[in-house]
Formats: sequence, structure tokens, C-alpha cells
Amino acid sequence: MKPLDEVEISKTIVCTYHERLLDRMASDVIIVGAGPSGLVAGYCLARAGLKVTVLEKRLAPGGGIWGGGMAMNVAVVQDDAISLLDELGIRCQPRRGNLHAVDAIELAAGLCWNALQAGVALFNLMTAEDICLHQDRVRGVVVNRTTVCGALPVDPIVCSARAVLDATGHEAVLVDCLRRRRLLPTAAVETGEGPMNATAGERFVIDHAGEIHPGLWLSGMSVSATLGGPRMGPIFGGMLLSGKRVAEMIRAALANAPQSDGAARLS
Ligand code: 48F
Repeated sequence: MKPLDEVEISKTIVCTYHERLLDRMASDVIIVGAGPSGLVAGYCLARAGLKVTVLEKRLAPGGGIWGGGMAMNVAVVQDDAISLLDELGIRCQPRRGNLHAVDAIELAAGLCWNALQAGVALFNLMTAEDICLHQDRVRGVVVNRTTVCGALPVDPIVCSARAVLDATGHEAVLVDCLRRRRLLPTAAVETGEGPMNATAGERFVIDHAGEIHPGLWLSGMSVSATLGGPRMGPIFGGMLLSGKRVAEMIRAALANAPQSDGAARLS
């Protein structure tokens, strides 16, 4: 092995990271939250040729996948989402009825791998603390390092996008930014997740994925948290298909939207 220069190792990290970050100050789509719905949406949008940036506040992307159900690392997926898993090369084992068991670690790692290979840039330890609103349209996200967020008096920075997806799960963080300023449609103001009903809950997150405010989209559990859908517990097909569906909708919306200069610069 050739000798290693410690400072060159450090420079490699600093330069590479900042080149990537600078490149992602403007994206076609920013996805906040690297859970199952956000990762699938990112994969689909990047495959469609869009510049997609995923921001994840935790160290490890994957959201609620890792723990399966009650910290047993098995994810359950129904028939409807198996063709998507096949496309992603993620293995599953048929179980009773329409259910399949997937190793939760393989699911989380496989979704990350596919999203990255498709061209997604994923930044971990980045917390979205607010939205950027221009002429009543969401045009970007206010971000800070998770390690300083709320703990130190350090101002955030802003990344812009033509579309922003709130895939933050039960917290629906970006929707909450609109809610507390009374900028949401009334139907979404007083809701929150309903009691558990797996069939209805899975259907709900797929059927109601969409745009909640100009420029701000919802997928996965943030759909239920915002619009009052039932919770569904440890079944993941709906999350995957919700991410896929919202990606189709965002792609269609951006294809029809006039291209601004450089796609996503804030005016
Ligand atoms: O919670 P999460 O996995 O969301 P999802 O894609 O899937 C829900 C399922 O995991 C599970 C279920 C329902 O019973 O099947 O709950 O809807 O992933 C959300 C991700 O968003 C990150 C969070 O760390 C997690 O990885 N996140 C949350 N708030 C922020 C954030 C934030 N402010 N900035 C960046 N990331």
C-alpha cells in the first residue's frame, strides 16, 4: 500500500461534499425524508431524467423501514408492490395470502442503492426546518445541519426546487410550516392520522398522494397525517406505491410547467 496523506484524505471529503452541495443548490425536485415513499419517488423521478435531491435529517436513510414491526426487521409488502420490488432487485418471500416478507435491511439498503444509481443526490444529517415561499408557491427548502438545528444559534441556508415533496412521514414537517401560518386548505387543517385500518390506510396514501399547495407535494405517511387517513401499521406496499404515484404526478406537472432559467433559481 502506498503511503497515505491525512490532509489529502480530509481535502477529498471537503471538496467532494461541497462540489455536490453547490450543484444541488437548485434542483428540479427536493424530497425531504428518505423513508420508503421518498426513496421510491426519488428513484422514479431521477430515472425520468430529473435532477432530484433528497434531504434526510438522520444519519441513516431508510425512515421507518429498519425496524420492520416492533423492532423485528421484517418488512411486509402486499402483492400490488411486488413488481416494483422486482424492478429494484429487492428479494421477497411469498407468505400467506397476498403478503410477502422482505428483509428490512435489504429493503432500506436496496431503495437507497437504486435511488443513488438512478442519479439522486442524498444528503444525510440535513434537517429541513422551513419552506421558501414566493408568490404563494413553494420554491425551496430552508435547511440546516441536524447537528446544529435548534441547538445552536446558527442560521440555515436555502436550496431551491421546481417541486418540493414532503415525505417526512408521520411528522409532515413541511405541511406543518404551512399549517402554522394558516396557509393550508381547510380540509387539511384539523386532521391527523385516524385509527388503524390497513386496507383503507394503504389505499389512502396512494389515492391521496398529490399537491397540497402550489409547489408542495405529499407522499407516504405525510398524506395520512395531513389529510386524516387511517394508519396502517407495519405494511410497506402503500408507501412504495405512494412514492411511485406522486413521482408520476410531479413528472407530469413539471413537463407541463414552463422551464424557468436554470430550472429552480429563486426569483
Ligand atoms: O417515516 P418514514 O419512513 O416515512 P414514509 O416514507 O414511510 C412510513 C413508514 O416508514 C411507516 C409505515 C406506516 O406505518 O409504513 O411509518 O411515509 O420516513 C420519513 C423520513 O423523513 C425524515 C425522517 O428522519 C425519516 O427518515 N425526516 C423527518 N423530518 C425531517 C426529515 C426533516 N425536517 N428534514 C429531513 N428529514
